[in-house]
Amino acid sequence: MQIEFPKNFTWGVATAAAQIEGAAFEDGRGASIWDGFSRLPGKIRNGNLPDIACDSYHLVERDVEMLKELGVDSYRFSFSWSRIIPEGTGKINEKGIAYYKKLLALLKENGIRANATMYHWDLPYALQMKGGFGNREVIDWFCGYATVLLDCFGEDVDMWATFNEPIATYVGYAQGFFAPGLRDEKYARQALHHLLLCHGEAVKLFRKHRFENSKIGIVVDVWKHYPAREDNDEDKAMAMENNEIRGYGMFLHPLFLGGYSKMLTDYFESNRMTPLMQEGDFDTICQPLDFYGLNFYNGLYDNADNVREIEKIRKSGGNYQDRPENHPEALKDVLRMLVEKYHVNIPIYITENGMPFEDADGKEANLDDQARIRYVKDVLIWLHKALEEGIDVKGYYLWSLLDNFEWSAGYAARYGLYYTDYASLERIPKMSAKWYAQVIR
Ligand code: IFM
Repeated sequence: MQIEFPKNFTWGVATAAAQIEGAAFEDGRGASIWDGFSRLPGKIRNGNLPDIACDSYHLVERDVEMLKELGVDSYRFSFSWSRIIPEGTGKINEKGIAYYKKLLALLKENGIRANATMYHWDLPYALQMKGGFGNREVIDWFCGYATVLLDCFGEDVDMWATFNEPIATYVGYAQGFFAPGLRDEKYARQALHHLLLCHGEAVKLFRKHRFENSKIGIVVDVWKHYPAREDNDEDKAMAMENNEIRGYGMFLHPLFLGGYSKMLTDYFESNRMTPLMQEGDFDTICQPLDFYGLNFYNGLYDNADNVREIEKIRKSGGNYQDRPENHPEALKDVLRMLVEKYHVNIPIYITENGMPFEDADGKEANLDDQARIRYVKDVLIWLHKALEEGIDVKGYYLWSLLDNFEWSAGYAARYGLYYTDYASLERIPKMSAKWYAQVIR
């Protein structure tokens, strides 16, 4: 089967600072919440730390060489706030600026466009000590950081994203599985409201620069839940709540429709967790954007009976590892929902998609990653169907360039097109790297 994508379709790969850079305490970088969280016992699988990761801080040339080998048009990466402003506010770390200048220069030399995220989960630790996103002052802190980024790197970045997957802050503030490891839902709701305001204010700052060639957007992941049994009311209610109250609805509604949904508002009220808001907040949050970045991994099917069983296992101390089936077809439905329900009528980029392998499966199995190729191929087929329906998707970024620090899963989950040997830091192309290069060609 042969399918063709438009000539100007963007092909890319994605990474994030805290997951690949390492050099956590070098050249003036300050600590981030992930440096702190990963040191708490039991938080990261196998006690892994992000201190060295893929050492991309020192091996940036090799990373760009890999981008060339793949033939990508664009590289999506993120800036590390605490490498640029170690304490979050105040003194700028010139060595941090120099590192990103070097990366951007290498990309330019090799004709690769830059797609950069301002915030991919790694808040400076010093700011968490002042309340982090729960403190409304975070809007000023974030604007200070965004100003430095825009002044220093401006139009060298083709596409700016303010935030990657704001839901990580919910997981980190309400559920405790991510940094900073809090379990306070009311505080989390307040934090998310502030985060959305940071986004809106950063977009306004960007507009003041009047760049001619750069664009700005946000990246929100959508893991759409569906009822496992279409005629089961409990399954239906569960899927709806997972989407609206604890999923993409928390962000897409305020960002694109200018307020919280009725369902979320009622939930806030009945649980006494309505965030403190000020007049005009939603005008700030709901800024016109140039693109929307969709991170798509899977569609999820909720079966209330199974969920009850899993809860029982977990409550009795058992370890239940979820390995959901792949549902690449959900991509087309999600894209249609973005347009129809949230009126996203700006270009859409798939800013992440990929599939993990387990480190425990061994190096050979990881290099021969046929299952990843099959999955990505299926996703691309559904993406193509969406294009045929007229949905304006302009590009696709595979997560990830190389195996890296996969947050709470540490180095146990491998998402890369390149295998990272964490002992030697050598990067070895997997089958999928060769396949993806061919797709791009
Ligand atoms: O590794 C993450 C990335 O940081 C954000 N999106 C999902 C990826 C895979 O879990």
